[in-house]
Amino acid sequence: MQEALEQLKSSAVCLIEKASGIDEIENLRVKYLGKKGELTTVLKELGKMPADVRPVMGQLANTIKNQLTELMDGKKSEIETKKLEDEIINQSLDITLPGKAPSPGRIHPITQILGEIRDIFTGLGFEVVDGPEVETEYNNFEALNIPADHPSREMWDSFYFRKGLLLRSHTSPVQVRVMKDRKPPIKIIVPGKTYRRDTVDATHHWMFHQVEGLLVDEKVTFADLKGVLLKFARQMFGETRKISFKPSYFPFTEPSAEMSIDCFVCNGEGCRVCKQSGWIEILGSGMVHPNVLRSAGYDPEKYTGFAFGMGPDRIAMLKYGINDIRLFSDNDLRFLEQF
Ligand code: FA5
Repeated sequence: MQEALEQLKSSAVCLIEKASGIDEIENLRVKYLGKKGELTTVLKELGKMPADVRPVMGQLANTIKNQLTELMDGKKSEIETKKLEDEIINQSLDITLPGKAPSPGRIHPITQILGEIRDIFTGLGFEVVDGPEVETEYNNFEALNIPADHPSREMWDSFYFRKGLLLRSHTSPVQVRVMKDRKPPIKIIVPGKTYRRDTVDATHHWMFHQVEGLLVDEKVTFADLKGVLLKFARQMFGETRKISFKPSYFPFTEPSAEMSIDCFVCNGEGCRVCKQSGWIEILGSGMVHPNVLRSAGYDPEKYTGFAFGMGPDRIAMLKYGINDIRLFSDNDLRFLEQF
């Protein structure tokens, strides 16, 4: 029997080594190790053998079985590797070429500007507050001293939902929300998206960003407003910047003023960016109107405050020399990758 086993082994080893396909290996597995396989048949004969040789033969048969299994598995994976290599060669794929490295993402230019504005104001002790983009008509207008028939509503016309809701047309309604919730002192900025039914052109978009500022406390004056905004202008646009205030009108501030900085491109000489005027308008501001303080439940005799609102999209355009606001939302990588 030992001889029969050794012969079986050497013929199986020979066939396994010659095999060139996975199917061939699997057929050999059935031929030798399957239920009716040759080795299995020999093992069945064990029972008829004398008791003293049975264990020795049994052990030999098992060793051969394990050796053949190992050989078949090895040959199978060798064939699979060869097949893969052949496929790669046939596809003329050069696996030595370096891979395509994914390019790292960047922060959107508007988000960068928002970050700079936020850093400056938090450095001055302002807290960053969020507000909803879907706002009530009341907070967007009435509470800001803009009654339903007021002509200035047209400047801030927006997109309406049912039940007196709209997409906020400025970040000023967050002033109302915060004043209703808290008692002075209040010192906040509100960055966020705003919406208007403006016709889209190089400097107007129906969706843009604003950063609102509000400071309310006892004895706050216009001098405080000027001091804070001068600090902001210098940190944002350069330490030698000058600011100038021009009277303006907002229903929720009195007095109101547009603030300009001397042009940071030509230093006030006059150029394309400042349209030869030497000045660039960057925000609207003013002292919080007594009616707004009253509608929040504050006594305007005790508390005063200032507020301002700026457009980071326009600031980014000025700072980076971008001539069309639409580029920010076009998602064109050729543009975005420059920042
Ligand atoms: C306001 O929205 C006031 N809420 C700002 C304010 C707040 C004044 C607190 C006083 C006190 P205005 O409509 O001017 O103001 O808008 C502010 C800024 O938003 C503008 O200076 C401009 O930079 C930006 N902006 C306005 N409309 C658009 C638009 N369609 N596309 C892009 N930016 C715009």
